[in-house]
Amino acid sequence: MNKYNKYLLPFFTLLLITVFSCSSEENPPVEPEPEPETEEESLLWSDEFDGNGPINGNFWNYELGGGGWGNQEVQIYTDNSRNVYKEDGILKIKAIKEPNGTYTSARITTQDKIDFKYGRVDIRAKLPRVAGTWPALWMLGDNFSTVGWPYCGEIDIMEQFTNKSSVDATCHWNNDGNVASYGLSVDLPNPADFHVYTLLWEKGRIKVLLDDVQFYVITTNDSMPFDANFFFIFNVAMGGTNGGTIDSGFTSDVMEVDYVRVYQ
Ligand SMILES: [Ca+2]
Repeated sequence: MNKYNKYLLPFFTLLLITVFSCSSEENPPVEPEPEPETEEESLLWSDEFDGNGPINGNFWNYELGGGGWGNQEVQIYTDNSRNVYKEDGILKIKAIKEPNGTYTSARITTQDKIDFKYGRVDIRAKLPRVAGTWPALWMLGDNFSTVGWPYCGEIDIMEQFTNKSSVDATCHWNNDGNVASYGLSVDLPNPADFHVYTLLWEKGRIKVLLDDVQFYVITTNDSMPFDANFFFIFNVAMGGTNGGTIDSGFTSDVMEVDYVRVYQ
């Protein structure tokens, strides 16, 4: 360092401090940026289930049949207006014990009508309470018809088994020819009330929230099927390995959905 620099350096340092302290006095502190997650979200699709009567056929399909599907569940799915209908802005999926002793219910999907990849899903729903009901708000990959399960992937945003004071979130996928699953339960306070079930889905990560509180997260990667379009399935099954023993006094019970909203 030569002798001029030796004297000039403290001078410039002092000058810089002066300049910066002046500028910080003149400009108020910068406001923190809002969270990008909420900043760029806009509504991609929703069904508010407004009004009364049949559900919107532009969005929904009825899946029919049953009586021993997948998990030995006993319900038969119908498109009957007793089992699936809108009432005062609420979707109702109602499981009924019929006079002949069989159980009818409904299962609706948005397959080939509404599907998407990534985003935020909010579903406000109230669950059935009677033992033996197995309600679910869930999604399958839209290549389900061609590759089958579990290759298509499954995201269960809300599923309730025999414990009516808790709900589960689960992902299923194929792992080298085996079914892989990762699920977690969370306590459901006030089970007789409406709650909001939220999916936060992005590349590399899937989270599930109950009433805005996150209780589930899974890290995903390219070997898993979660970077493709998925569609919705809403249903109430009865009995079987997941619904458990049906209450002997069962007459009917209902899952109610106020809305489903998808933001991206
Ligand atoms: Ca509604």
